[in-house]
Amino acid sequence: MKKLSNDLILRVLSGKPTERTPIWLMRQAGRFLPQYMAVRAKYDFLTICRTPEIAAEVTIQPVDVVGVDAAIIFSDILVLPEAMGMELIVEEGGGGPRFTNPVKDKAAASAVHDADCENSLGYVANAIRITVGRLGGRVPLIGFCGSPWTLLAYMVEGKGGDFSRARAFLHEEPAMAHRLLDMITRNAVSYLKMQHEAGVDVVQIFDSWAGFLSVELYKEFSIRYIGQIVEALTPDLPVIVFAKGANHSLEALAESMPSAIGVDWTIPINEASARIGVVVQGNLDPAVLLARSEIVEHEARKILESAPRGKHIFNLGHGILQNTPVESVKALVHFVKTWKHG
Ligand code: 1CP
Repeated sequence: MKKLSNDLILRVLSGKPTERTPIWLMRQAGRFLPQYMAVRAKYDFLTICRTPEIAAEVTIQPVDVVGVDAAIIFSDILVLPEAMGMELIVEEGGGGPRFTNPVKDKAAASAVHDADCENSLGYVANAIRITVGRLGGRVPLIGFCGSPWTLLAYMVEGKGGDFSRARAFLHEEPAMAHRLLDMITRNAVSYLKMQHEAGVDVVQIFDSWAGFLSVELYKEFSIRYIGQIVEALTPDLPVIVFAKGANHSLEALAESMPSAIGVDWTIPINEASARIGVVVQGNLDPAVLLARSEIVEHEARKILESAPRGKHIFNLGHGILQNTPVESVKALVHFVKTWKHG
């Protein structure tokens, strides 16, 4: 076990007492930070992901600049499907990431294969090792992957959007969908285990597009597979499940026994906590960080006051927006770190 000088997040996840609420922010390493933009001016996004030294550098930036209580390894959820045979490109100029060969028929589905994680995703493990060394135990390091449903949604659709093609696919080709979800699940487990061996202390599963599914489909095509990942990893490795738009299914999600559930901003944090009992993470609306500082404090205070004591990790309800002022993020982190229960 490595020695951490700040293990607040790990203590919350294992039910141990803490002196204050810890905070980290989804997408904390990224385009709102001028230090990231300076690196990004020299290298394209995938080059940063695939070059361990550079990935480590941008992973640590938010720890140094804004003082969060954890680092999250710089990568992307789409690198796992890439390692499973999907060709990933990221268009410069705002086009975003895209698969050139979406899974739209049987032939495309059968081209998807198991990933050889050590070989094709070894750069992530290397970035983790370098990051752990450079962090020197200052804060824990979070690993991650996309949920099987969220990854399948990109694999079928090819890119972000309303995922209507992916949703139709679940209805039209349920057997093929289950076969692919099964495969993604198995690969996600290997990938997260590799991240654990390389040195991450906790992992988060991003189910960013939970909210596109009905209660019924969500249970069948997402929760079931998230549960398998959680079961394979815990208790050795704590697992946080962030499910955006899944407030209709929190109880069902909690049955998959994650160490914590991350919720979006549309539900009061105390209500989420009362419904599920497990540690909750969240849930400031990222847009609040664009508002005046008194508003940021007011909204953060509401969350801190109502969240269950010792069973809450402060975060946003989704990723930081690109146009967020760094000063606003610094002020939020300072506010949360110095806030005391009355
Ligand atoms: O141009 C750039 O610099 C690329 C922007 C960018 C960044 C900084 C992308 C493309 N990905 C990332 C990093 C990233 N992605 C991290 C790094 C660590 C951190 O959080 O600090 C993480 C955890 C992700 C995870 C990720 N990628 C998610 C889940 C989280 C979420 O926001 O819901 C998703 C959905 C993606 C896909 C993705 N990657 C990038 C973009 C623009 C998108 C969204 C594509 C779309 O739906 O249109």
